[in-house]
Amino acid sequence: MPSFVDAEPYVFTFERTRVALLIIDMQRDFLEPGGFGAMLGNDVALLRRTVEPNRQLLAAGRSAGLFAIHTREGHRPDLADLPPAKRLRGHNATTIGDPGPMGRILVRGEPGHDIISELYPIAGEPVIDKPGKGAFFATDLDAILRHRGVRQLVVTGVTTEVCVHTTVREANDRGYDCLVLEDCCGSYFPEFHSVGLRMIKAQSGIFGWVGKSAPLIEAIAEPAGRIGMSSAITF
Ligand code: TIU
Repeated sequence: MPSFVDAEPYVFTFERTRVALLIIDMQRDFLEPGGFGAMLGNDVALLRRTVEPNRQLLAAGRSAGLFAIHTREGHRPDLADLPPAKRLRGHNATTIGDPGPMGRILVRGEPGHDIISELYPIAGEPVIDKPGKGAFFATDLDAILRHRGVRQLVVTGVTTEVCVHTTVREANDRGYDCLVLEDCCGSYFPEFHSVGLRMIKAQSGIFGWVGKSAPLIEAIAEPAGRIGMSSAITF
């Protein structure tokens, strides 16, 4: 039985057994002071507003039996998978692999690389360690999704125009439908967040759909097939 949820540019229809919640890079390095995001001169408070909506969505998804996957951006401790250009770009005094207040910046196994405590994965929720911005590049995400029969993704996390956007574009080209939840995504640049979301839903949904977490939580809390259609389909 399909479920329905209001979204733009039109209603998002999904099968609960074929949808996954994909939470992008809700890591201490991006969301807490002293990490990679702050090191780049950003105000991490701009991302913190996404924590509570994601926490509520994840709790609702777990209750409804939705498959959840978490990603983390970061590199091997030997940095063998770090493109030299990515390390050097920006000419920052401190960069990826260097020591910081939460350990080596964006390095796997370091405290700053891990997911924030509020959204910490539980057993059965795969964690994808990705070296790039997109969650499909050089990872086993596509294989994991295909083995589970997943065809649709609810995408949340940070940052909207960087890792969320890149992942949505990658997913789109691999044939997945993506619903991006605006209150569960965030950027250090509010205008990039807003324009990034507009890019996804423009041209009748060139990359996918944009919605909000509350109607989705409502839809998955009810029996499939009847909830979430509070407005007519608009094209
Ligand atoms: N710098 C920035 O805005 N984002 C990233 O580098 N990674 C993610 O978006 N996760």
